[in-house]
Formats: sequence, C-alpha cells, structure tokens
Amino acid sequence: MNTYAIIALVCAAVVLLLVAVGVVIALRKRGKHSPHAEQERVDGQSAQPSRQGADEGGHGAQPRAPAGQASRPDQTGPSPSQSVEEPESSSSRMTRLRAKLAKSPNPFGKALFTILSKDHLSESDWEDVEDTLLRADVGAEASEQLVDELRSDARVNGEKDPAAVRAMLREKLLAMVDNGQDRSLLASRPGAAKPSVIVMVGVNGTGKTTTAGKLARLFVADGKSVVMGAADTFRAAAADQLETWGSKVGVPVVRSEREGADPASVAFEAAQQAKDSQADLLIVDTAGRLQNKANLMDELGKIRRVVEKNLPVEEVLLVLDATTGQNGMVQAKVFAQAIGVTGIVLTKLDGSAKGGIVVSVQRELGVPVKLVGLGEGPDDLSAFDPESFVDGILGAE
Ligand SMILES: Nc1nc2c(ncn2[C@@H]2O[C@H](COP(=O)(O)OP(=O)(O)O)[C@@H](O)[C@H]2O)c(=O)[nH]1
Ligand SMILES: [Mg+2]
Repeated sequence: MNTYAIIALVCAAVVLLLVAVGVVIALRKRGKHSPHAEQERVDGQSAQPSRQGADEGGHGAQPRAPAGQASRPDQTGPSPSQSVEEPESSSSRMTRLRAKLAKSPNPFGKALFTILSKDHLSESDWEDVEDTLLRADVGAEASEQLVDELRSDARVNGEKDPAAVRAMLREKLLAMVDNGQDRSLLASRPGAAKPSVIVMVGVNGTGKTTTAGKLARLFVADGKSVVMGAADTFRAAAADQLETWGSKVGVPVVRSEREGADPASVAFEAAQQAKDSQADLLIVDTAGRLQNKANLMDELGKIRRVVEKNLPVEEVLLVLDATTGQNGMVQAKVFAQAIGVTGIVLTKLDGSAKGGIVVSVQRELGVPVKLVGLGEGPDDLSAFDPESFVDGILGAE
C-alpha cells in the first residue's frame, strides 16, 4: 500500500469518527427535551447540596422548596407539576397492606392454632404454646398470662371444632394486642393544633427518615400540607435522603448544609417555616445517636424546647425495628425516658417473624403502636389495625 492510500484511509476514518460524534451529540440534545430526561434532571437538581451554611444561632437552616416550586416555598401541598408524584390513597393502601400483612412471615398464630386444635393437650403441648409465644417476642409476662387464660378456658379442652378453636384464639390474641388505646395520630384528631408537630425519634437504622418520608406521603394523599425538618445533622446524607422523599411529593424540607450543625437550630427554622406557611403538619426527623442517656436527653430536649417556641409538640413517634426483638426494646426504653413518647412505629414487620413485639412494646412503654412499616416501598406504611394484624398472624382460614 503506498503512502497516498494510507493517508486516504486515515482521512476516511477521521471523517467517520466526526460523523459518529455529531450523531451522538444530536441524540443527547433531543433526549434532554424528553419528559423522562426532564424528570431525571429535576430529581438530580433537588439532590444537589446548596452552598448555604447554618450557624448555631438558629438562623442558618435553609428551607428548600421541592423541585419545581423553588419560587413558592409556601406552597406545601401537592402541586400539579409533573415532577410531583401522587401518593397512594388511604383506602387503597389499607386494602393492599392488609393483604400484605396476611402474607407476612409471622406464623406464631398459626403455630398456636395447630397445637390448640389437638384432641388432647399434654403438658408438653402447653410448654410448646408458651415457647411459641416467647419466640415471637410476646414477652414473658404476656405469654404466661395468655397460657393461663387458654388453660382455664373450657373451650380449649372441650371444643375440637377447628373453626371454634380459631375463633377463640383470635379473640384472646386480639384482647392481648388491642388494649383499647386510641391509635390515631394526634394530628388527625379533631382539635389538633395547626401546624401539628410530629417528632421522629429512635435508634440509628430503625427507619426514622424513611418513615418521616412515608408519613409525609400519607398526609399529602389526604390533602394536607406538610413541612419537614432534617434535624439529623450528623450526616449530610440524612438531609439529602429526607429531601429526596420531600421532593417526590412536593413537601419542602428545611435543612442545614453543614454536617454537625446544631439540630435544634434546624428544628427551630422548620417550626418557623411551618408556622409562616400555615402548613397542616411539621415532621421533624432526628439523629439516633445513643452515646449516653444524658446526651440524648439533652439533644432531644433542646429540639423540643426550640420547636415549642413556635408550636406545641403534640406527637413524638418512637421508631422501632421489629427485627431487633428484645434488644430494640431496651433501646426504646431509653428513648421513651429521654423524651415523652406518644406512639410507636413498628418498622420492618414485613421481614420479621417476631410480631409479638407489638404486645411487649405496648406493655412495657404503655403507649400504642400507631403505625407499621410493611416494606421499603414509598407507600408501605399503614395505620396499625389490631384486627388485621391478628388475622395476619393467624393466617387465612
Ligand atoms: N423492609 C423494610 N425496610 C424498611 C422499613 N422501614 C425502613 N426500612 C429500611 O431500613 C433502612 C434504614 O432506614 P432509615 O430511614 O435510613 O433509618 P434511620 O437511620 O432510623 O433514619 C433503609 O434501608 C430503609 O429502606 C420497612 O418497613 N420495611
Ligand atoms: Mg435517618
């Protein structure tokens, strides 16, 4: 091959390369105008940390309007903007989550039913009943009480019709789970303050931030306006996580850009913003550090005090991971002592075979389970309904 031929080949290759680059650029430009690409761009923008910092004096946290609403931070309700999702309605959610609960890996009710349906119950069968309850985290005191009640109920030994045994067991389990306490959120009751404040507390990793986000969706689905405060300033990622939840449903998130900023100052700003914008709800996310009780009391007490300069704190929800069983209970007690708790959110019930924790946590802390987390999906949070729960652990007939 002579030199001219080589030069001609190289030129042809360069021309082809230029054409290919041109085509790629043209395609990208077009892609940017597609609705899907627009959505990605908006979401990406909302996750960008801003450069503004917070000072310790309570004036540094910045309210961030959700993507697409930057010029209207007071508009906290769902927006017609395309980038805002419409959360699942309460009724559709309840039906779906009831079905999910019925399939949850919480077979202790079924195990009890199998034992109690036997023709004759021996001493070791009764021990099995108690073991089953203890393994499901019902707690020693409640397990013993239930076994005593079952043993003294003539229907257990006399009645062998499975449907009747099942009905009797259902009634006893329901009495154990449902202690007659009002499980509605204070914010949903008549006469609730406006904005009504909810503070989320609990150990790291239990699901506080996720639950705050899911809870905001629940209220948005009911037509309420919400503001969230990212008072977990321990890691910047925690505020980003909350902001992502907020931006999806058009809920502004008040945050600080500075890692380690004073959580109380963020909570203060969030309360101010919720009050100024006349929101229905303020949800404050907190950090779950548990170095020592004095420190925790100090931090949570300060958050409560500064919020209360603007708004009464009506609800403190303790978030508890159902899979941690009795270990989680010990930590929960520390939080309950550090800040008065008005309700419990039991998360990860979808992945736990220890549903009996509902019984032990209510007994030990004296407050009702108000909400349950049944998955990682954005609408997998439900009001706790004792009847559905008991039907779930007993399994389908
Ligand atoms: N399966 C399941 N996972 C959950 C649930 N709630 C939270 N999680 C997960 O638990 C992890 C920790 O949640 P996060 O909200 O960051 O916990 P935080 O440290 O208390 O704020 C995340 O991976 C969540 O997706 C639930 O109800 N079910
Ligand atoms: Mg968190």
